[in-house]
Amino acid sequence: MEINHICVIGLGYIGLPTASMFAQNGVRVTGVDANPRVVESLQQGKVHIHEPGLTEVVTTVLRDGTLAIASAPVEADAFIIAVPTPFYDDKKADLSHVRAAAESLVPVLRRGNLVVLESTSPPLTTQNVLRPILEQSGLNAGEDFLLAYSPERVLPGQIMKELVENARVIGGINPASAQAGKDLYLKFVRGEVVLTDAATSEMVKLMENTFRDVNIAVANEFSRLAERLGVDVWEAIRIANRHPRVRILNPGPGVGGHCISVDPWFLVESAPDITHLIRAAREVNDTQPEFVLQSLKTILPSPQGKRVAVLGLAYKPDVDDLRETPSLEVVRELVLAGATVTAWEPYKPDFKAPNMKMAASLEEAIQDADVLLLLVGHSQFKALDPEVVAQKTSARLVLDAVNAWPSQPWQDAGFTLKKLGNGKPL
Ligand code: SAJ
Repeated sequence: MEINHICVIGLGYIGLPTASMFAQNGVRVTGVDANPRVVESLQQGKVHIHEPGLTEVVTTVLRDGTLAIASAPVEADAFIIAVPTPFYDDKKADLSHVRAAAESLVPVLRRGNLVVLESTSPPLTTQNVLRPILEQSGLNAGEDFLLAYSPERVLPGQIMKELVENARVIGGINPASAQAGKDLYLKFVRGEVVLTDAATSEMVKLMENTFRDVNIAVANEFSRLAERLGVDVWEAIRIANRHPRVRILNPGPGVGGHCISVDPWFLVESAPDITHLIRAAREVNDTQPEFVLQSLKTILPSPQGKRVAVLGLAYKPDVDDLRETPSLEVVRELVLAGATVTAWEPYKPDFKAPNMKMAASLEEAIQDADVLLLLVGHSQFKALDPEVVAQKTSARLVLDAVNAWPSQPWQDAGFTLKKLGNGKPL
């Protein structure tokens, strides 16, 4: 299929990198977003997302005109839908953005077009939700236009590299749709391109993130067991991982981000009666912030009235994304326990939450604290010198929830440092 002009609907963490990658590879792209602020800022050449390498590419393709920004779709050869699929309070998928994107395509859809959904979605969304909306155009999917699902699988922080290098799965509603999807993504993808049907590719995406969630859940449960049994979980994991077929992941304050903490629920929603393990894993990871508080109480038995400096609110190291972050749940637990929280998040210093104070610097966060609570292993936190920190804070207690700080230097600098999941006496 010949593709000269692509329209990408949704210019968020996936849509914008994808749109700019096509444009960088010589395809004319119109990027569309429903949020007027996003449209306006991109039209002025400002990139609203922090992702290494993204700003350079976006500003170049905007400047040379290969990427144009619009508030509604225009006619094109192919359309990519990359809008968010959040969930409601009852953990059911909210497909309103996918529906709205599909509806916006109806007036511009033409014979011979290809439509690809990239948004992570519950199984069968392409067939049962997207297809009927697009067919309101009077065109038949699979015959008049082609329709495929191709999940994004890139790791935030490495999106620009992984977009190109990762294997890409493309599931068509028929083989011709899958093949057209391959023609499209081969414009920039260098990894293997695997073709299948739409439902399989939807399932693949959800299985990948569920697999990771379940594996993190077991690591988190090990951390709770280790504290109960007087074992250091980090030492135990290090040793267990020397087994050739064992690769235990890292415990931590819980699982955040818009993917792994959401996607397993789409599988649970599709068949609640046969997804007990997946649900249990979600519940373990979602209650890990409570365990952080319990762990803190082993060095600070009564947090009531104490000043806690929380270091890191992002959902994982070296990103500015706070979506579903467990850190905010930890803060909630601390406040419920009567503590006063001052937080420092170098990637989002302007973030505001009513139950805590945001510091403008590390120094401000830690100076009057009773305890330091490290929740995210940002590189700049890992690089901190405990001797220097000791001069800047009155705190002498530290809980490291992500195993980022080596115990000995911190102890030598006068701190009592506990690691989440280490049940050995300090
Ligand atoms: N986490 C742990 N322990 C670990 C690893 C991660 O507690 O050992 C936590 C992180 O701190 C974070 C959460 O899990 O809160 C998720 O982080 P992540 O780095 O595992 O994954 P994401 O959400 O940034 O990206 C995932 C990736 N999926 C897989 O690795 C299977 C990525 O490839 C997907 O494209 C992305 O979800 C997505 O968009 O679905």
